[in-house]
Amino acid sequence: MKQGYHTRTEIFSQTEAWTNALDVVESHRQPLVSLFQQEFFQVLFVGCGSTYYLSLSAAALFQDLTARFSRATPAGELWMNPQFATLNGSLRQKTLLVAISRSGSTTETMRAVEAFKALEGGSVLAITNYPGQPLVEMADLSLVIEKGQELSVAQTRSFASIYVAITALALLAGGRYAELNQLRRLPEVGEQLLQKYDSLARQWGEDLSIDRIYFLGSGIRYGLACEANLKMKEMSLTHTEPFHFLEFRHGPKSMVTDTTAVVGLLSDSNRAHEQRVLEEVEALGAKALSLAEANASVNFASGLPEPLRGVLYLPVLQAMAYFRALAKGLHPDQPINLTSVVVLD
Ligand code: F1P
Repeated sequence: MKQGYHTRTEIFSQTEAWTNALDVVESHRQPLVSLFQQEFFQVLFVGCGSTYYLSLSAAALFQDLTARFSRATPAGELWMNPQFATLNGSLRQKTLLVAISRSGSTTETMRAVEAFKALEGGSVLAITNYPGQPLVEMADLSLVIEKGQELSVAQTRSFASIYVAITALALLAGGRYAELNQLRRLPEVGEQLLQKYDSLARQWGEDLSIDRIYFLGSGIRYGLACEANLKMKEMSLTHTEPFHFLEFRHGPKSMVTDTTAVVGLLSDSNRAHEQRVLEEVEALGAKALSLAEANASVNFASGLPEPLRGVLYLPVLQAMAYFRALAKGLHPDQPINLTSVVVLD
C-alpha cells in the first residue's frame, strides 16, 4: 500500500464525514434543543491533543453564537485540577460538559467525565466517532459521527466532522436556524477547496527549504491554528507553533528567518490587523500563506457567514502536512512515538 494511503484517503474524503455530522445533529435535534433549554452557568469543552484544540475553537464559537459563558480545558487538567473548572471544588452552578473524543476511550477524557460527574456538576454531552465506547456509556447524550472514523493516528476527517457538528450545535443552541440550514453548503465548498488547492498544498508541503512553521489565528481560529500546528508536527516532524495573531510580535517574531513559513488563518472582522502581521514577517524574509474567504492565497469563496466557515481552514493545511511528510520520506499514517489512543493504566 502506498505510503500515507490512509491519511490521503481520509483527508480527501472528509466532506462525506461533514455531511454525516450534519445528519447526526439533525437526527438529535429534539434532545439537543431540550438540553440547551436548561439554564447552564457555563459550557465547558474538554478533549486531549487535537480534541483539546477543537475544544478551544468550539468554546469561542459557542460563546459567540449563544452568548453563554463557554471555555475549554485539556481533559487531563479537569481530571487532575478540577478546581480549574469548578468553584471551591463543587460546581456551584450547573455546567454543561461537552466531552470531545475521536475514540471515545482516551483515559484522561474518561477520568475527566468521572470527576465532573462526581461533583454532580450538570449534564454531559459526548461528541465522538465511535459507538459503544466508554465515553458514550458515561454521557447523558452522545453524538456519534461514524463516517469520521479513521485508521491514521493523526486526526483529519474525524476532527473536521466533529468541528462541523459543533458548528451546527452552536447555531442550534443560539436559535440561528436559517444559518443552520446554510451549513449544508459546507461539503460542496470543502470538495472544491480540496480540488482547487491540492497542488498548492503539495507545493508548500514539498518546499523543504522551510524548517519552521508558525500558524496564526485569533478568535475561533486560534484553536484551528493549534490543530494545524499539531498536524504538521505529528505527520512531518516539523518545528511548529501556534499563536494569536498580535501575540506574534511579542517575542516569537524574533525567530523569523528566510527558512520560516507563517500561515495566517485570516478573519473578516480583523483582517487589516492580521494582514499587517503577515506583511511584517514577509519583510523579514519569511514566506507567508494566508487563508480567508477572499483575497488570500487560499480563498474559500463560500458565500457563508464567518462563524460557519471554521472547518474550511482545515483541508488545505491537513494536505500540506501530508505532502510534507511524504517529501521527508516519513509515514503520515503512523507518526513515530504516537498511538491513535492514549490509554493510561
Ligand atoms: C486524542 C488523540 C490526540 C492526538 C492524536 C490522536 O484522542 O490522542 O491527543 O493528538 O490526534 O488522538 P481522542 O480522545 O480524540 O480519541
